[in-house]
Amino acid sequence: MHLKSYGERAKQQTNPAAIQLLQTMERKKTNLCVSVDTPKSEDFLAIIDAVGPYSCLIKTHVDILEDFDYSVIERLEELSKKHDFLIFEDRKFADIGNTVTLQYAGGVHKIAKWSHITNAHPVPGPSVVQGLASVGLPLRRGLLLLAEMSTKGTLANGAYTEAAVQMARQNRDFVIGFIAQRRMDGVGAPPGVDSDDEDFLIITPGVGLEQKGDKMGQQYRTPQQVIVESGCDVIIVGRGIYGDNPKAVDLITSRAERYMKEGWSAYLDRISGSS
Ligand code: UP6
Repeated sequence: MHLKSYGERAKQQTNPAAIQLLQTMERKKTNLCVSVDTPKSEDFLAIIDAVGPYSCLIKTHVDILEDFDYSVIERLEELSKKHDFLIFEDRKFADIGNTVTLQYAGGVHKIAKWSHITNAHPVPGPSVVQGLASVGLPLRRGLLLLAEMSTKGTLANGAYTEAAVQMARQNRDFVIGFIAQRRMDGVGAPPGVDSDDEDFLIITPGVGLEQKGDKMGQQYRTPQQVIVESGCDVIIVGRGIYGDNPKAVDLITSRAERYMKEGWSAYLDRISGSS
């Protein structure tokens, strides 16, 4: 599956958010998702305006915004249209079905209303997917399950990862793929499942060109390692792009362009089978 182009894979997907993401990647020639974790709405929106042209997906944690009000979302949606990217609220839902339903649809953030893609920890079992799907499917949304994490000492491995993939297989209309560090097609598959027929999107955090990690357990790999060696589809880059100065817009723009180029050339190497 990893040798096929994003455009070809878009034709085989059934979930509207997965189709839209793959088509956007093919059209804009980018597999870059920028993660914008800044506390001020003004910086948040300025960074998104700067990196939008280079991104297929913008990843948010809206609960980080200290001055949040719903107008930020309206401006985010305008930027999504202006620059042609999808929105991924990295909410990491992890509660019982009834609670996640309320958290996803309502509260201050109303995530389901505007976020094309969101994610969940598989730890509660299938009910977390069932709850989120009851809200997200009618709105044509997609869900990623956290099958692995980028942090040192993560507990998301082995049988847990396999169970996450199994949970995704049982909810293929809504679960479009994983937050993971490698391809998951065929992982822990019961007899009869052909890994060539599976096509989960693999969206991968922990990407950086300059650093190997941070002081709090984050671990970074390069776009080449992530896309070519591990067969992942989208690179998530946060501080590698906005660094420690959210106001340095020119620098942020040039870093986004650099990551876009690195990610795309790694993808071209991969589909041409040259690496
Ligand atoms: N993230 C990870 N690792 C995971 C899952 N999610 O880093 O396994 C998220 C973080 C952060 C972003 O919540 O928003 O990806 C990574 O940011 P960074 O590039 O600045 O380290």
